Amino acid sequence: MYGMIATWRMAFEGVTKGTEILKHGGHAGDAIEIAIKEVENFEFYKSVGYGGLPNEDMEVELDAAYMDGTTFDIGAVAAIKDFANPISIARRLSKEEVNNLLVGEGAEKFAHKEGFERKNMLTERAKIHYHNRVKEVKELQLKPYSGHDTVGMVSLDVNENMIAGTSTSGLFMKKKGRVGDSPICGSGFYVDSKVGGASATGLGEDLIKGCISYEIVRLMKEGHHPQEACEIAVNNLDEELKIRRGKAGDLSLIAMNNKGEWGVSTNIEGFSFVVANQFQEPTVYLTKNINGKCIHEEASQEWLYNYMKTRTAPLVRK
Ligand code: SD4
Repeated sequence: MYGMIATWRMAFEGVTKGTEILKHGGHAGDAIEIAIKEVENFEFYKSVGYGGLPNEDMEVELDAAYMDGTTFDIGAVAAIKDFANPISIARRLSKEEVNNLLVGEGAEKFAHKEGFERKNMLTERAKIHYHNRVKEVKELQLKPYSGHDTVGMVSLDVNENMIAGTSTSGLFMKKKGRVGDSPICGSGFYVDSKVGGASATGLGEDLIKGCISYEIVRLMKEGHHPQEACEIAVNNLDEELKIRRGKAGDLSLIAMNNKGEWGVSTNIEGFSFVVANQFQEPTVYLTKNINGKCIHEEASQEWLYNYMKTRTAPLVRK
């Protein structure tokens, strides 16, 4: 069996490429890397890689991670600037004996030495978003920190290797140096080839509080189906946060076990995700949480059309 699951519609083209690798007996790590690079390279996705929205100093700082569920190799970068493909740097770091999670300048120095492609990741479009947001925040007293869509993926290959990967520009308008859940093992991602893997998107500060990706894998190890595991973990964390803190941030999780069965749960409206396996071509779904149960519906052609139209629509500076 092979399979892939990923957060958000934006992963569709990447999952399509990754699945081709898996179909031909390729490694789950190659599938994830090619899939995430595809998302990083597409300038109209404003929360991952090139075109990602900047921090409050108008700098694009990126987080990414790679975990091998067979060897437990983990590599991650946080708050890295000016490199095209943070996922590839994270994968490279996962092969090191130590120094597996590097931040900021240290991560950049490593990437430079290893010959990774340097790139100015701040696009003209992202600058317009930044200037508009600064204006809106002033005029409408809005919170600056909205707009976030991390790409998180889990892949399974025919040799039963499982990999998890993440890549994100984090929260729009975050403080310089802020690190979210995405490069943090157990929170933004976790995978064990003997069980399955999970990955998160949403408010990093809250996702971290539940070590939620690890929690889902733990529940799968106890025998829960990925769908049940995702629902239990998301509902519990959402509830605990509301009890203890009066509110819960966005929590959306995807998971797949080592049989290619999958699950998704969210506490928001309109979470989209992409799944493919041996029996199913890459498909975009939308999910809704109704009283703790998530109902998945295949995205309509109209929804898919409007998605790309709004992402690529011309943007004017206010
Ligand atoms: C973060 N979890 O940095 C990321 C942002 C994100 O969907 O997922 N967004 O907190």
